[in-house]
Amino acid sequence: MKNFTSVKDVEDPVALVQKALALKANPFNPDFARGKKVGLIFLNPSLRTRLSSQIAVQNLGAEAIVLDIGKDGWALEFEDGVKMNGSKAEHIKEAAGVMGQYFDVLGVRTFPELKDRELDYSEQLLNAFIKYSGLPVVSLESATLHPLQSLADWMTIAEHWDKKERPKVVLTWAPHVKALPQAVPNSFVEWMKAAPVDLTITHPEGYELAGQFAESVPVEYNQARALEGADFVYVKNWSSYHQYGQILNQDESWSFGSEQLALTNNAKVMHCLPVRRGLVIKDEILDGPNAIHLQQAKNRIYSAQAVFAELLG
Ligand code: SN0
Repeated sequence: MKNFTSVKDVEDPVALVQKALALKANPFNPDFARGKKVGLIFLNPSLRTRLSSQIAVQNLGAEAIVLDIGKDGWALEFEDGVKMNGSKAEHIKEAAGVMGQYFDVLGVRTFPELKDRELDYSEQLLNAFIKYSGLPVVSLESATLHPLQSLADWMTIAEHWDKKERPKVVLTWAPHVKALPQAVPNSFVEWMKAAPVDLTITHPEGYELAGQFAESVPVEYNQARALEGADFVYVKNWSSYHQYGQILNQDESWSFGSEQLALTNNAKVMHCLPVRRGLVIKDEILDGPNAIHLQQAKNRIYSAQAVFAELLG
């Protein structure tokens, strides 16, 4: 594995899940990467990713250095060949080039702007860090994907499923007040297509995900029908891909509550967090026995640890 930006970077995703589960059982190996340094660069807010990545790196005996570059760094220029006479003080060529001198592995978090679809889906920022740092780069959520989250999600499903047949996994859209990225759903779909599960996506019309991720996955526009017999339900809001970055509706009948849960096979309910209580998922679910969102969050440590171990090893 050279970088970790997508399931496509992983030769054997099943083996990586197994490795993450093994690390969970036995996390401390302070000699594994002693003396190595990992830069964790945040252009956007983070709670779980930031904390779990640091714990993961520490568990491997390496040191994590966190830079909230949006707040504490120079404003970065990403365009090539411009005269830098505006507000951007440093070019990514130098900023990432310097990080290449300091670190062994780099993690980068960058959200999409949700204005220019081509630009966001080109992953300009993440790719610039890869190109100019010369380091192995781990996506800590990019414009279009969140692979560390998806790996943790797969681990969590595996921990709750010991039957031979494939579980029915449903990804359901839920309402939100803000336009959110498609990164988490794109990524979940991409990883679940590689997992031994049957995946169905449900959302109101207009919220179809990009074909490159969702192709070959059944979409059911009727949420109640989609939830029938579900073993796992992944609840997430996203903004429209086709009417890029738009909120098309905020239909609260799609909020996930006990009415929805009753349609499932007593499903485990998942969310990547942060979750808007009462809007995306009702309190009765988040505070009830079917919610496994905190377990997903815990598994973020070991998904990150498995990935950093691959790249530091
Ligand atoms: C991000 C997203 O991609 O949906 C991060 C998820 C890991 N979520 C948000 O930005 C939520 C912000 C909000 O105001 O609820």
